[in-house]
Amino acid sequence: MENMDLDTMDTFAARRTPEGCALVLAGYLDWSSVNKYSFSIRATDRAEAAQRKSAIAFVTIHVQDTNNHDPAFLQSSYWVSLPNDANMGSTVVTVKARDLDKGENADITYKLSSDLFSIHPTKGIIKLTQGLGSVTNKKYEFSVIATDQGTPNRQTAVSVSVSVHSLSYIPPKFVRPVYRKVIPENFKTGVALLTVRAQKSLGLGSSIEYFIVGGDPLKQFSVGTRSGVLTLRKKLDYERVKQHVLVVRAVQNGLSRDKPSLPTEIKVIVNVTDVNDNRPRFALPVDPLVTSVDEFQPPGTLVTVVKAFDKDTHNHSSITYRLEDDNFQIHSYLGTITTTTELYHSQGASRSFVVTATDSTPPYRSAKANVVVMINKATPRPRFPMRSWLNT
Ligand SMILES: [Ca+2]
Ligand SMILES: [Ca+2]
Ligand SMILES: [Ca+2]
Ligand SMILES: [Ca+2]
Repeated sequence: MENMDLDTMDTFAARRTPEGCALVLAGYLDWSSVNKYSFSIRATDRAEAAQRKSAIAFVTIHVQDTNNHDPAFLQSSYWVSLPNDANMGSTVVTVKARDLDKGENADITYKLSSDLFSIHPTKGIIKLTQGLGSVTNKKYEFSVIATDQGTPNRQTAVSVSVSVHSLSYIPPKFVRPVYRKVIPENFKTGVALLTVRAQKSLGLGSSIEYFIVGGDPLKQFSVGTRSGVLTLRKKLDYERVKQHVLVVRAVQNGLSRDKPSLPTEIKVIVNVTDVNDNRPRFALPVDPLVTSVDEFQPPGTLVTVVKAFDKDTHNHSSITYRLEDDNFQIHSYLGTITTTTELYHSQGASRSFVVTATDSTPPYRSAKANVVVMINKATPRPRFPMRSWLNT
């Protein structure tokens, strides 16, 4: 195989079979991450080097979507506080689920069962179906179900809490409207990242507790329930997620049973920056890479091209190639390998050397590939007899 990239190399492999070449699946397919692969395969016969022939086939694989993802709510739970003068038709909260499939497999409708609340089937807006009257200090809980339209369909439920309080109770307030932080992807786990803080409203309740309720599907962050200190639980990876938008909830606990616990929520935006944590990889299905060149060719004759990929960005992934051999050289950026001298089959049927690909920032990660060049027998090039020509 040639002309591959990292995704293709991880996903497909070529195997020789009695009938020809079988392309086998070596990894997982997921329409939502890669929906098309394009690459080429070279077939080379086993004739003696001088007569060896090869052909290239271009392959495109379109990945079809199946309904393999559940809808996922943006928050693990929803909790709002509502003053008891809220009217019929007031918006309570908007819930939202995402689905990584496409088309009908990702087409979501919302449902809930409650006499007091209704939900818009596609927009997820929850409204009051009647006035709250004299109800106070009461917490309503119900589930919203998100269903996709795949066959068979998939669904996910999320719990919604609504605490109704009298006008004199005001939920706690975060001291900042939004929290932002920029950290490198190799930020250490367990180290404080930032601290969120909400202020108690006067005259109500005791302590404030903090929870992460959204934007953290892999549970990579944690917040101190009492301290509000945000730390990293699991390592980040810039190559997978460049920005995390967390939803942190502060709950002011009620002092007594008839005083409500009140929630408030805020966004914490963590932007991740790239560090050089991936080494280049050569796009070679086999090591060593075996190629060939005719003997008697002038210096500068093209032998082959190698290419390495690096998952990082910018200079962390800009690659230079190197090889150390008296008979060959490589273009440091293009990866083209050429001869530096005329080669002769009689001096050896093959030559081998190592090519190194190195990225451009510390700690300078690199990869090596072995290359074997078969020297094909050929007829010598015609030449002018230099000396006699000069003497005339
Ligand atoms: Ca789905
Ligand atoms: Ca990484
Ligand atoms: Ca790199
Ligand atoms: Ca990186």
